Amino acid sequence: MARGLIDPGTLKRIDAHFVALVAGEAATSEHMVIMKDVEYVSGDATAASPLHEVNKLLSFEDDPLLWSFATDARLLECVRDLVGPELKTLSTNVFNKPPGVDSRHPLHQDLRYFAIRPADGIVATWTAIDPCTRENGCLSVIPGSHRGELAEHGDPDWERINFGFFAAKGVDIEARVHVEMEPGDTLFFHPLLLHGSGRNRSRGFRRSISVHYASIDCQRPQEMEGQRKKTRRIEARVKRIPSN
Ligand SMILES: O=C(O)CCC(=O)C(=O)O
Repeated sequence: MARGLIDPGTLKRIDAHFVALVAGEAATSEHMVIMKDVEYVSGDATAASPLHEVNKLLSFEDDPLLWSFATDARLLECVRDLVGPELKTLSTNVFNKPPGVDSRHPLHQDLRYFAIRPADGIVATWTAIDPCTRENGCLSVIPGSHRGELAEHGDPDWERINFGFFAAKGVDIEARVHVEMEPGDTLFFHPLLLHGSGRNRSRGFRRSISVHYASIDCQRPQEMEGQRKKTRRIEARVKRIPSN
């Protein structure tokens, strides 16, 4: 964890732009997706505002302001220390956990979503925009799980689950540790680390911005060719990040 890595001014610009994108006051880029929470999609809840409906915004590679976050020198310096100098992005997300909905994210390993290897060449960054606490659904992780194997994933035993969210099977949930963070704190983690997040029981939003990077040397193994479809969207927008 790098405490206070990103300054308040940068976070404020990102947050204001996210809010403007959701409100339709800023133009969304071609590949960007704004995903609504399952409670609103299913009609089980009525949103207090358009912002309350949104679960996440993904694929912001073509949005200049959000992309400038992915290429921020402070992030890249840490990422390069972990996976090497030449990078590509794998996925980009702004997570919006509104008050008043379940919005739990089951414990999972991000490698489940990626069809490139080796896993040690991939790293997640997750930066708190708001204070992230147990009350508002901070990340929780299973320490040391990144030294294990990729677990089988499936649907959790929940009434509803957001699109594309999978739960790792056979996890000892009691071993999880809650990672409380202040705005600007950034967690860097391995794609095999089991992690997820809880409900937002507070009255405010819990937002964060996350980019997954991989070393340019990471490639799709031949035996994963059958998985092409799952990762096509992400890989179609892989960008090379020039060295400073
Ligand atoms: O932000 C969250 O609530 C969970 C994010 C997450 O699990 C992920 O980045 O894979």
